[in-house]
Amino acid sequence: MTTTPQTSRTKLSQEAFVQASKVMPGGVSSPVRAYKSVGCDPIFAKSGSGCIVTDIDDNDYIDYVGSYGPLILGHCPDSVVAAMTKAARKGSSFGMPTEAETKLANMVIDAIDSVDQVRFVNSGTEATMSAIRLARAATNKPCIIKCTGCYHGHSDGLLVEAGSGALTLGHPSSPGVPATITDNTLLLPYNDLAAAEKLFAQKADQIAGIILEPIAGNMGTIPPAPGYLQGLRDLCDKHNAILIFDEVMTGFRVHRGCAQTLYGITPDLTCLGKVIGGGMPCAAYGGKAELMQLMAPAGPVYQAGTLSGNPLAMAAGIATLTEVLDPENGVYENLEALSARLQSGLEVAAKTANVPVTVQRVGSMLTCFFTPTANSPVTCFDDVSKCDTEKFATFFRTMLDEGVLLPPSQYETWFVSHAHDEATIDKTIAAAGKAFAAM
Ligand code: HOZ
Repeated sequence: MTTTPQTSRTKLSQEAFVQASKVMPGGVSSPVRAYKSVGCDPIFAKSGSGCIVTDIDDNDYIDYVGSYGPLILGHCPDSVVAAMTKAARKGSSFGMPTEAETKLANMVIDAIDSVDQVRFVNSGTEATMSAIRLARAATNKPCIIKCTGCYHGHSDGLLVEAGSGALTLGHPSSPGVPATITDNTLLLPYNDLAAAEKLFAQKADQIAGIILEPIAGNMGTIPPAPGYLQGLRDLCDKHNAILIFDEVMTGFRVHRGCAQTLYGITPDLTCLGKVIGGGMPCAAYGGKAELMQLMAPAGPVYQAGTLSGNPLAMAAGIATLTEVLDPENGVYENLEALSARLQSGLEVAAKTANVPVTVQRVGSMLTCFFTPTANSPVTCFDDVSKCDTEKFATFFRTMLDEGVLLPPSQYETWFVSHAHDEATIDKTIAAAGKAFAAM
């Protein structure tokens, strides 16, 4: 990894990182935040407002991390702050049901046809882990299929050939996970329907279900190939397996009815997170009532959580979805227009500088892949692994110096928010022009 000496511009962040590293492994609460693959120390956040994040050295950055997806309305939207403040004054946690849970559940159910009932949890990891438990219980079969390069959180059975931070740090499969657990995880290349058909032909009696990101986002943004999701739906129907869409990243991000509505596919179970919590720790899984009724206490499949359905998280989620789903606000139309502007601006800037890249985008999810040749579609992990991560790191650091904050990995998705505007997108494109030219 080529590194550049850091300037006094980020002096306080560098000092903060030294202190943090003494008391937390790698100095962070989640590995992706450590900037290990981009050759510099992380910057420490002080505050955020709209599409701008400010670090503890008082540098401002146009933010495309967006907390890795939740901040579809940007930082501190008034309605979300007001709702959370009001909720906090009434009590931060009860260990009792609240009506806010029913309200957010109804909003999710109204928006997503495949969901009759929802269970709230605290993180995407919990949502996917629980959905898998439910799929196994419903089918009485042990194996789950996942795709290489997809990331579904860090539960043991899913930490196999995983994307996101696991891939970035070079540990796609983690020590500490017993083979007896991962024996029941079957791997497939993303977007390869023929491979899925072959696996079902060999092992259908063992396969409880498939879990996948309907748009891969944790190895960079990769849309599903035409017919791929429908093909998986058909295989699951034919072989009594459960189709689980991990929409933690795509849910309410790419469409008001999530990726499943965008592509017209009905999964059996859906995992949600990020946007539904409006920046608070909140996730969910849901599906048809006959499946969800297997969950305790309605049924025998156990899953629980002290802070699940937390009132502050519910308030933030309700306020976020209220704003996002109101057609008068034109949130999805605005996100599409801004993100399309960013994509084409990046493509032109890269071409002008003669840097080969492939910019892939679905709605406000986008990745600039440093592919071996320009405009060569990235469809699966094999394609992703041919990208030039050194070039990405150089690009990342220049963008940071230019006041643009990107996710610190080639294998992550950038998120545009409703708080971005044409002027900030154009500033980003100008910064990218400089970054490409300097490569
Ligand atoms: N799914 C998130 C990014 N790919 C995870 C963020 C994290 O691991 O902190």
